[in-house]
Amino acid sequence: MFKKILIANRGEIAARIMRTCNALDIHTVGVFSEADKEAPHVQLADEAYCVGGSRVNESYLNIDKIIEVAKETKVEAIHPGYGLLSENPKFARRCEDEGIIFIGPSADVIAQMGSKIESRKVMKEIGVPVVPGIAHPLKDENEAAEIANSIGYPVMIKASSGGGGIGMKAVYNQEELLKYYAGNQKRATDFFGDGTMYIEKYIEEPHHIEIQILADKYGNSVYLWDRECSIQRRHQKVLEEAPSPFIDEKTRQKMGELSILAAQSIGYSNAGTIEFLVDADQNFYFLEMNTRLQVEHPVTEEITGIDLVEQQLLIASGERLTIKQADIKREGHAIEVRIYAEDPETFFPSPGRITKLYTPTGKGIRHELAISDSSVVSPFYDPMVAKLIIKGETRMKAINHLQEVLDAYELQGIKTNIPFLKKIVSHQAFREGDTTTSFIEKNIIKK
Ligand code: MV4
Repeated sequence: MFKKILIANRGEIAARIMRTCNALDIHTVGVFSEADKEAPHVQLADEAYCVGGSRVNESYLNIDKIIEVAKETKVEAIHPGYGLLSENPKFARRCEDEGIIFIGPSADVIAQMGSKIESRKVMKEIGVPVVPGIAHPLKDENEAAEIANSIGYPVMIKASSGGGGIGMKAVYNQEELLKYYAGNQKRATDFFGDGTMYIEKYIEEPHHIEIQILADKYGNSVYLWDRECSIQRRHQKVLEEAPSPFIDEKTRQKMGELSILAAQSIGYSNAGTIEFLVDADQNFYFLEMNTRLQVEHPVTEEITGIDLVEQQLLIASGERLTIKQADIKREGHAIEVRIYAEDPETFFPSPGRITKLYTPTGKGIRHELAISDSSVVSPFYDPMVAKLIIKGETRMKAINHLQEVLDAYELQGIKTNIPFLKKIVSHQAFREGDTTTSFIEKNIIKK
């Protein structure tokens, strides 16, 4: 196992990774920006270094500077967390070239899964169901219209480099397709520097369900069940749970087995997530693979008892997986809510100084915090300031407990989405597990 690693991230995830490092006696090197001098993750690190200005481009995305700190402090490995450099093949390659272990899969695999067209092609070839559509770049809107006629409307035009809903448009007829194609492609080019487009059948009101996997460097892999992540607003997840209340055991097992097949076919090693769209009839379709630890990983940890960060560290240091598929338990039900520093009505960010923080404790309650009771929430970064994870024996017990804890939670000085979370958690459709990707617009923010 490693003796010393660098954590190239901030906020709750840097703190989360450091916690496991402490438990395993791994010395931690933190990095921070000008704005983050006093941030909790800096206090928690055994040593920490400033890597540049407040903007992420100047600091947390500054590859040269982060590599320089890694070399000076003689770390064996870098954990990238999520976001930032975690799925940047250039950064992974640079680590490889500098002889520092990147805690994640190879740069080639990151690049392959980063291309939606390429990952679709691979999954299709090995027999993982993909949404009906094409796996080659579109020439222009005329080719798009031709293919749309053959698969049938509605269809979705998507950017191969896409993410977060950008460069993506559902269209219901040829007129709409021709009208929106160019603008959608331009947004993709502006945002990703890549206007490569493809097209798929549009699945209406799907569930978004993902499978957590672990894979070592020797081709061994296991799946750690599923997470239901359908409750999101504008591609920003708000609440996640494990297991999904929607899929049946047969579907769950098939999705798990195909996810392992996917990992093995591409030579994957690390924790990873395969995202699927699942329709009302439990047909599932590969959407994309995330080659990092995810924000919502705690719900999987809660139902399996497995520390995913520890597994990532073991895998990266060259250990074999010791977990056997048959030994992976699935106990109880876990729900995570993301607490954002934002106005609960307008959703505008609400940075500022926190004046009071009370996080209820007790059995079944877990907090992941990016803040303390006097932190300043900076406008420069993601507004997610905390995660609350509740585990219960059953889904209903977890929901009721979550409601109590949200009622008792106190976070003052800034606006938060806690009132919005309470609306979701108390909603009958949510309590019944009727949670497609349209849940929030249909039930919470009615226009
Ligand atoms: C889709 C889809 C329906 N049909 N693709 C959204 C994020 C991007 N990675 C892919 N997304 C979608 N792709 C087809 N063919 C619906 C969505 C989608 C969605 C997916 C997951 C979670 C939330 C979502 C919200 C709206 C649309």
